[in-house]
Amino acid sequence: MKAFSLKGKTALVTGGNSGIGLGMARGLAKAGATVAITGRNAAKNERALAELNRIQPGCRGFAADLAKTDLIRSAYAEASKDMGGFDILINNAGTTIRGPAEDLTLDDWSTTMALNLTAPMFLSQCFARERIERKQGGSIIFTASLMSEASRSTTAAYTASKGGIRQLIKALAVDWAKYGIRVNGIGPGYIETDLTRPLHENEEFSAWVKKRTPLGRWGQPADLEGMAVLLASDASAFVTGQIFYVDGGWLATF
Ligand code: GCO
Repeated sequence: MKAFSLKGKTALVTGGNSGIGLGMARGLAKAGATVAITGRNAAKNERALAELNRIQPGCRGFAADLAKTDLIRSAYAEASKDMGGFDILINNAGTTIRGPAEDLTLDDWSTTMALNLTAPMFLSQCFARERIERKQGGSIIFTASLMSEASRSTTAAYTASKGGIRQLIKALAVDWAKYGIRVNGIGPGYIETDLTRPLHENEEFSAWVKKRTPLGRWGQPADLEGMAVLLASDASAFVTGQIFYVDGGWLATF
């Protein structure tokens, strides 16, 4: 259907050089978008771009450490200038520092909040200001989490940040609807990525995930492609302020 096409659109995907971010970037490129990715690791950026450019020429990479929140505006301005502006923003870059809450340090809390909540807020503001100035709408997608709805032991900072994302999606959707800027979230279940590697390599934990997930398996980055295209495209023109869980049924059961 034409409504799902992203032909002629440009998208920025943060943390788009691996895992869930690269999965969503692949989906957007397959739908016709020219994609810019950010990532801290230049080698991973290059590998991801080689693949994305085979799908859709013109994709670009920008080395950016978004945890350095004072550099966000300049990082966005550089990418936007290079790409001629963005129609779609996917706030995906994130981190988790696992450990008991009683041992959580202020640094670990601050780092997690900076990357998972502050950076997405102010990148979204840069995007929105640009769209408002151009009198054009747009689509913002946040990577939420099962931890936007519940928590697992040893994930306090991450859970708090993803809980913040859950409400920030609603707040920005309400503020920016009048400009035609839609704001939604994708909540992945347990997906096999670098971030979850210690978990899916742990036999006992992995078996628990498969048992706890009604569809009986770990998710793959490819499982996120379709939802990213739906929320980025005109196929979701009347959808804003929502989170869609791509979780194998995790939240549907107890
Ligand atoms: C963990 C995992 C989870 C997943 C994801 C689930 O430590 O339990 O890292 O947080 O990454 O967020 O939606």
